Amino acid sequence: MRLADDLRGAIEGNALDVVYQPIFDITTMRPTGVEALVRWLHPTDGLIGPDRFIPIAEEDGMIEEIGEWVMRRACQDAMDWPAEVKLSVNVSPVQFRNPRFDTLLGSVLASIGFPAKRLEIEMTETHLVADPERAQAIIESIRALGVAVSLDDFGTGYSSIGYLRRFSFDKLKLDRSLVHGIAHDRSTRSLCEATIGLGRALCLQVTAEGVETEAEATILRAAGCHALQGYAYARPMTAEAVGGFLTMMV
Ligand code: G
Ligand code: G
Ligand code: MN
Ligand code: NA
Repeated sequence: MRLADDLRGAIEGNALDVVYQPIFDITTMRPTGVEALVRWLHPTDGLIGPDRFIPIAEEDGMIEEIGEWVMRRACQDAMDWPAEVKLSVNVSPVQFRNPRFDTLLGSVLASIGFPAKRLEIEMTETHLVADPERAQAIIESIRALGVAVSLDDFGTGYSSIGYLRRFSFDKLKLDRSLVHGIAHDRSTRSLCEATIGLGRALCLQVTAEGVETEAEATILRAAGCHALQGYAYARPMTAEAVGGFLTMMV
């Protein structure tokens, strides 16, 4: 496949890039974190998003290399930002299943000198279904390094309450489909509020994704959500731009 062949050269060709979207404390509205989002600048097709090329990388065995590259790059970039700002990095189930994932992660952190307590790994339910016991052991080994673990895209797919009890997550990220429409639709709002309540009942930090309006932020705040992320407050930006943004806002 053409894209898979092109992707093979993308790392060495300097064609991958990481952009960063700020995450805000919902009370102070100061940025407390940043999510790293990978991009591929294809020589002829232009900018390609992770939804299109991560599945190819997973299938063709390139995800380990790309995942490690993103992790290194993001930690290096974040070294220049205010120390209280946390970094969230998405990890593919394929990386997560590698028995050496925690060792690799530890050595990346050590080689860069990035503090484990500033890092958060984002994973989805797809990481958990195949072998829940093993998944819990990996989550524990990541947390043993001092790195936080969050369940991303909650409210899509098969995400269930069971997962929240069974695995030791630090944080729950509400998928934007759970947030979109809360200002206009009564039942969407109730579902979102109930999910925030559920997260809080389990002592999880709750972050809402895809917040596009002030009205949505107001509802989320009243419902007890802890943090928010979305176009209403900041879009994904380059490492340099986010560095300036954080220095100004923190
Ligand atoms: O940035 P964007 O909205 O296009 O991201 C789409 C999806 O790609 C999101 O679900 C996000 O979690 C995922 N994604 C972004 N960056 C990475 C990455 O570095 N690794 C993995 N595995 N997924 C990523
Ligand atoms: O990992 P995850 O699927 O949560 O990745 C977040 C994705 O959501 C990123 O690709 C980012 O570009 C996108 N995103 C961030 N904020 C908003 C928003 O306010 N609205 C929409 N539609 N997408 C957003
Ligand atoms: Mn994410
Ligand atoms: Na999400």
